[in-house]
Amino acid sequence: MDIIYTEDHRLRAAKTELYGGELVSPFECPERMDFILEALKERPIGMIKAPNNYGDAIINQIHDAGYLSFLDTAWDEWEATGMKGEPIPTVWPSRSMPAPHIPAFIEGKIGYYALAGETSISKGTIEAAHASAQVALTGADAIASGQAGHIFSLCRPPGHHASRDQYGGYCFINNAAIAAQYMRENGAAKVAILDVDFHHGNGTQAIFYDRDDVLFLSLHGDPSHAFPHFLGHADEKGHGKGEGHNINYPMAPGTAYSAWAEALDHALASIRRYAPDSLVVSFGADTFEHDPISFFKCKSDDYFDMGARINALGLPTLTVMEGGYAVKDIGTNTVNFLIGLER
Ligand code: OKP
Ligand code: ZN
Repeated sequence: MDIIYTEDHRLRAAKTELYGGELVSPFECPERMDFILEALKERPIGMIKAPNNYGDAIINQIHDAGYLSFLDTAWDEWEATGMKGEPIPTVWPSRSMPAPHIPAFIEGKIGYYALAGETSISKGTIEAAHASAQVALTGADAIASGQAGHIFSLCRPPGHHASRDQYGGYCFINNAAIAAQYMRENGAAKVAILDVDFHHGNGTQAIFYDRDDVLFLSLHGDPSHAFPHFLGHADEKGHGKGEGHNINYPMAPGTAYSAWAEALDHALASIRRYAPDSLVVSFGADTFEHDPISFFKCKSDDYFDMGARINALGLPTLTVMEGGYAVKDIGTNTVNFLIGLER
């Protein structure tokens, strides 16, 4: 399986994350990729290739124009205010204060376009996010054109929390959504997105919620206990034409692989019934027992089995990297998953 990767992810190197009431060094850091690359060097599974440039056409179909231009200028506008730290939101349109107008001042715009408060928009963030989207598009192209049966798009920053017009949870541009949309535009009548990151893929869900041409399934920590806290419940099943095309598997703190894999099998049965032309997997290694911000109990060897079960679908499959923060283990666990996918 070839791997699509670019060093441009290093442009995303925020100094701060708001965590536990403190500004800490971000969990979602460039070193994550170094551990995955190191594991791929020890156990090579294919060639590592640079992304092509597919421009903005698909990105513009998935994201709002005002949101994209906000991301383009956010750092410069923030820097111009002379404020000392990195931009994080301090105020939002909320239930008692819905937003009839988009603010002009950067502090208000940040609140308008943010869905969570932990993620700083550092200098270089948007450049890295666009490079990450091209990594996903390059993988989607290889799958759509039939050049490959499996591709791993080693995206960073991740994307699944980013909605049409909001960033947060370390995500800015929704790589998996863009990959699925590319496949739809290039020969696939139906695409399934299976999100196995520990966190619910709220952005991907929201983007496809009213569509029946993309089936979204997510296995994740119960939002009653885990980020993103407000989406990802089992009763969210899609809307309008999309009714029945959104399937959530929220799971309790302490869930081990055996119970997780039962939910996976249920999800795989739904994918088989849907009979998509191709599959996008939003893969996160944060289901690992020692992940610092998550609460599932998957062990390193479980990732082989996870990959093998997904491979049994027999679908052309693009795996897109999402989260995973037990830094020294994410390489092992990610490569275990990819090896399992080729079993
Ligand atoms: C991004 B991805 C935990 C706070 C978690 C944000 C998590 C973003 C995860 N107490 N804050 O889905 O791995
Ligand atoms: Zn995650």
